[in-house]
Amino acid sequence: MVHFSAEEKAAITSLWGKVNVEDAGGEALGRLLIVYPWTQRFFDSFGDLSTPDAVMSNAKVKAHGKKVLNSFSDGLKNLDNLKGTFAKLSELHCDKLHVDPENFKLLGNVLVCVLAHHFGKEFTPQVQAAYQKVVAGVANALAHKYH
Ligand code: HEG
Repeated sequence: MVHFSAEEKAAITSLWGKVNVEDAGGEALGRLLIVYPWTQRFFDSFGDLSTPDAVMSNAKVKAHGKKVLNSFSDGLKNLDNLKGTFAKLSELHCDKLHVDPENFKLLGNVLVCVLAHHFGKEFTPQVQAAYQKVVAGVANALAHKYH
């Protein structure tokens, strides 16, 4: 299990307080679909994903990105119990959605890029280290119920 120190928790919470979850969610999911185009196969009901501009301005991408990042935010409030927090969602992504869990890692790293791009210097190596642990922990928790 990933363990977070008090300093890491403080760094995570303090930066997250400045994140616009709606914007960051749409940007992270949009970038995932552009950088790793095979991930588009899960979203064939989302309409036009034919160009980077189409993806980034797609309302369904924005709405779903917001939903995903809101759920990710719940994880940040439960850093000591990521597996419990994401147990139901892990079952859903495995049994119903059939999402390959490798994609959770890809999305986590894209989210780190979005934060780095947005916060620049403020996203210090120390803050990055804390966030890499979070995205790894969330990806691990979401993969936990796979069978
Ligand atoms: Mg998933 C639905 C959370 C990564 C594909 N995802 C959902 C839902 C949540 C969620 C809360 C709605 C569940 C519901 O309707 O009850 N997803 C979530 C998190 C993360 C994640 C927290 C990672 C941090 N999801 C993820 C990735 C993919 C994916 C990487 C595919 C590349 N999710 C996916 C699909 C759906 C959801 C296809 C159903 C979308 C729909 O049809 O509404």
